[in-house]
Amino acid sequence: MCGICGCSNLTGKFSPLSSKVDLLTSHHHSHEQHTPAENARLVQVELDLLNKNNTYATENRSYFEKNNIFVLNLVSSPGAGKTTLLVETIKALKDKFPIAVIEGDQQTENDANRIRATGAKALQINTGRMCHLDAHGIGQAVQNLGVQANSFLAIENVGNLVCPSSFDLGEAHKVVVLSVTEGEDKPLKYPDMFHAADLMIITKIDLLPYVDFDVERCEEFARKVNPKIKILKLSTTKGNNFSSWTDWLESKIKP
Ligand SMILES: Nc1nc2c(ncn2[C@@H]2O[C@H](COP(=O)(O)OP(=O)(O)OP(=O)(O)O)[C@@H](O)[C@H]2O)c(=O)[nH]1
Ligand SMILES: [Mg+2]
Repeated sequence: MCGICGCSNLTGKFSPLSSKVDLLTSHHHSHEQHTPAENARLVQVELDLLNKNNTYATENRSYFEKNNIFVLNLVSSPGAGKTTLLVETIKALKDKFPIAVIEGDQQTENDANRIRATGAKALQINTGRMCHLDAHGIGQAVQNLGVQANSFLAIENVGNLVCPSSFDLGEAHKVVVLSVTEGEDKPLKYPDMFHAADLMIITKIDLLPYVDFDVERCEEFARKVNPKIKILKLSTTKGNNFSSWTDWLESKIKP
């Protein structure tokens, strides 16, 4: 995880006026060789960080359960199609139950603005040098956004196939989005993420005629890493099989 690089060594600054969170760091480091004692201390720092995160995640999860908020944590490489998927999901389901979105990106409020354009509530967290969202930030964001009881909350994590896998946010499920332009080998190369996810969505299947992407092998690789993973294949922009996703979502949400 990224604690080794010091990216977790940050403080969060929350700005209610801009409905935006900035995580700032003054921490600089070099990648010089560490002594065994320093390495042991770094490992301990990582463990402490994850334990602290897990405590906040447990608090979030019990809040979500108490208020019947169904929460998904969407993870992927940058550009796999998470925001596009959420925009179309909101358009399809917004009359059935309330939907809110927490967006995580290193910089900009672009994704939150795309979500707000649908009429849904969105809050942007800018993580700065941090490459994932954490449970403490999510707890704050949920309160600031005023996420309703009996609703669906989508968390779009920072585009990164490594670090978000280690950080529980209190979600019901991690959903890993993999687009067909990325190559079918990703489950084997980034196994932690595919192991942590309960659902894999293979997106942009409208592009299959133009790219060398072996869908069957991709499914085989994902199941090798995580035999229980559920897999959907769809195109958000062309609509192919999109209802498999909205049907799955509707089956999970009891408003
Ligand atoms: N052909 C095709 N393009 C898609 C599909 N879904 C998304 N895209 C395109 O992929 C690009 C990236 O989509 P985004 O939704 O911004 O991806 P993202 O995962 O949210 O990106 P980050 O937040 O930067 O990690 C955009 O140009 C989308 O129009 C799809 O199903 N088919
Ligand atoms: Mg996005």
